[in-house]
Amino acid sequence: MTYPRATIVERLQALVGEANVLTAPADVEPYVVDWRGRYRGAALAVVRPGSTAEVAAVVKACAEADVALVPQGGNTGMCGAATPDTSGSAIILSLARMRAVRALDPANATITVEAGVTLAVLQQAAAEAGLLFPLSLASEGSCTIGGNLSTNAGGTAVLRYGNARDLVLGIEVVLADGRVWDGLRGLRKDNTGYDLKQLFIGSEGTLGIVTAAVLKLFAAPRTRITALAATGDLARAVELLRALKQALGDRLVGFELIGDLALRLSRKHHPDSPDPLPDHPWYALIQVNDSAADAGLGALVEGALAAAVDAGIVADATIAQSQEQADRLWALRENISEAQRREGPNIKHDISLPISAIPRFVDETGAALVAAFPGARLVVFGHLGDGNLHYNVAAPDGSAAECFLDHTPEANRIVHDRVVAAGGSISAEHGIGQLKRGELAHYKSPLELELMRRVKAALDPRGLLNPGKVL
Ligand code: FAD
Ligand code: 2HG
Ligand code: ZN
Repeated sequence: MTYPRATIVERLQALVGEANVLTAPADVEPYVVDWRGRYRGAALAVVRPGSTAEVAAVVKACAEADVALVPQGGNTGMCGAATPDTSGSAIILSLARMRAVRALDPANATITVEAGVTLAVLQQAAAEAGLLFPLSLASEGSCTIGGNLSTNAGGTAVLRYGNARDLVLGIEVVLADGRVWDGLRGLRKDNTGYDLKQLFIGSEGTLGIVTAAVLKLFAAPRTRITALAATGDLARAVELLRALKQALGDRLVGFELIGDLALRLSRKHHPDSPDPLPDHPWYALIQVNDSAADAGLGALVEGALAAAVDAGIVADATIAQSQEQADRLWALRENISEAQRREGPNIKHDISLPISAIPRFVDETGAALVAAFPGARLVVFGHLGDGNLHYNVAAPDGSAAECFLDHTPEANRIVHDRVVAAGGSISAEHGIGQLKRGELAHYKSPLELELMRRVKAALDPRGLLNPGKVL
């Protein structure tokens, strides 16, 4: 049965209230363009339900009317996964009004939150209870836990705490037909058959709508050390990572790589940033935390860095002497994406490799790219501790950035062929969305693609959830 367009909008207004169904172009605009400004779509309406029951009713009404839904959280994704196509036939389902912290259980070290809670609010709720929710992204003021789970977000503390999927004990999901699966269990052990929640995590809104989750909390850090180390090449950066893991164990929370050009861009677009160790090709931003108020940790980090200097691994290093200095060092790293956005479009690659393969990969791939596109600027940074590089290719200085995007297919082949040959992944943490759908089809084995299609067909047989994404 199909309904006229006006009818479905009226039905949705009846379900969630007129004020929560946006149709005026100015109201809809922020929802149909992605954070990078790379994709622009169109939508029949933006619907903002305020409860799981309302989400279920909206999904059921859309299923009955054969209308597609594009779930959206904070709209900070990097792959155009929350942007509808240009047909204007889909409804954007915004979870932004579902902002309740439903429960916090300190003894079980869990928190139950609704999908629209922003990551920063969630971190704050945990901190107020003297605990830690460790997921950390530069977009945390805007991104939502529903989006974090649906993209299986990574970020800057994966080395110690894992990706988003490692932090989830239970979820509540609205299925494609509008039924609600209440999987809100707070158990660390549960082997009762298939782990269904993991199917939805990382599925980018193509299998179900996440409405709430039970998440793990950890002991809050009482000692925090932030250091920046400069190294002459990537092989040395990898050696430093190994040495710090040995010296610090799992007190090493983050080990972030910043290439020279990435640092310069960050500083160019945020001129108040510090420049503590000028003129080195590579930097590692190091975060070391301990849940004990352990005054000895600073000396341990200092000793490990001094040993690395003596061994010729590190050229120079600095340790933040206050939280303000630490924040300023972190800002250098976290401002890179925004700086790139201001600089103009670039060809993004979010790749992972065995850490040991990274130095050679960067040397060889950089040479191939510069041979193919003379003057191309390589903005390389990322989560070296997780083997995850943001390997972004920007237009030569002074040339038109928009036209440079025409080289995307060729640049992707140069980068992704080498990633796959080295045993890596073409999407480490940002997902597939619409940006890498073709790349997924190119590189995934036919068997894996078939299994993925069968899962999709089982959970969303009519293809109404986020069509045109992932598969
Ligand atoms: P959206 O962008 O709104 O949506 C992302 C996907 O999830 C879409 O497919 C959407 O349909 C789906 N979705 C959203 N909510 C739901 C729901 N409730 N149910 C089902 N599907 C849903 N990512 C990293 O992994 N690591 C980083 O370090 C990192 N740093 C970033 C820094 C900046 C400055 C920016 C702008 C982005 C960064 N990101 C990073 C990318 C982005 O923030 C993450 O992908 C984040 O998890 C997206 O959350 P969101 O709420 O904005 O989701
Ligand atoms: C980060 O680590 C994000 O800062 C964004 O994942 C990466 O902009 C990028 O390419
Ligand atoms: Zn990242």
